[in-house]
Amino acid sequence: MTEGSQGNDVKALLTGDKKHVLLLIHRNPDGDAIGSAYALRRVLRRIGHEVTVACPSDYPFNFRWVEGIDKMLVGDRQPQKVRQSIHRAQIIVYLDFNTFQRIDGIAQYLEEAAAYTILIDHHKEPLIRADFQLSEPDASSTAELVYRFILHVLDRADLIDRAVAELIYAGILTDTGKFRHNTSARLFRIMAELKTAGLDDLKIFDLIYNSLQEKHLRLIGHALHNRFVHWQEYRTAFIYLNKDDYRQFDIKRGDTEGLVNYPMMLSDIILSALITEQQNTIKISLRSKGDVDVQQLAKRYFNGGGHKNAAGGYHQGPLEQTINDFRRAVAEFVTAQMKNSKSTS
Ligand SMILES: [Mn+2]
Repeated sequence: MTEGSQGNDVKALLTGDKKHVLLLIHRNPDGDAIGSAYALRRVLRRIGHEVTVACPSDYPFNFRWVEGIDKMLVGDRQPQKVRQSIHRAQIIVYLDFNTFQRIDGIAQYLEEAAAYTILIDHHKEPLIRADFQLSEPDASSTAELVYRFILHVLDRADLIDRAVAELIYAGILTDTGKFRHNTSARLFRIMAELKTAGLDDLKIFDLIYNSLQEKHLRLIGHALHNRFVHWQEYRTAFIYLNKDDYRQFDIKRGDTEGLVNYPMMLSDIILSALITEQQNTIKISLRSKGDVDVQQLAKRYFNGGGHKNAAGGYHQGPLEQTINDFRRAVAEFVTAQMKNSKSTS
């Protein structure tokens, strides 16, 4: 956590008179970005501030239950409104991203901002400087850090009501892959506190994960039957989707969420990927088991980043070329990783 004196500044600023606060989250917002923003929004509104949430792109369907999300400003559709909200803001909070690349065009307006800035994030090596930073790569999620911010910086445990608990839980649940990675004793203590605040975890779990449409299940079937590749020698498997698949299955933002986890269900897999043909680029999502650090792979070969076991990047394509380059990258990378793990074990 940041030094106490800075924490006191933020506390004074946020517990004083009414302010215009802007919460910014990254493109393709996930449960952590959304949960963090809307938990903080609720708390800041309850202490009298006017709060706007902005994001470059729209929120996924399975978060439509979040109170106030219909008012989120979307940069792709409302760039001028986003710009105005940046001008108006006295405080801007960057949530769940560590580089301005994640907010695309919105970043250019920030140069015109006069606001006090706050960064709350858990990605490694932040490239963003803010007046107050709560940046902890060991935290499970930004939502966990927002929880601690409310408790220890704002010093307002009393504001953790059921709705805030649900939003914090949504962030933790999704960013830990349902409590599989980055868990800690501290995290489970927080979970206990959220339950005490009235969290109905099964209700939120169902809203997020058991709310598919028929097309989603058919897409999973298609992806596993026709678009699944297994490279046994590299203990790697992946799914790819081309533009025709996007049309045929009416794939919208968020619809491919979770597909990258299916190859991980094979017992011998250490690395999994989802490679998707987007409008102007090929997107690569990566997952790994144990010490295999896909952040390195994303950074070195695909101009991306993320976390040790979950990362992503981009490639110029075309799709066949991406898959060829991915194979070369994996061959080099996995061989090196296997050598390392042998020499250390
Ligand atoms: Mn996150």
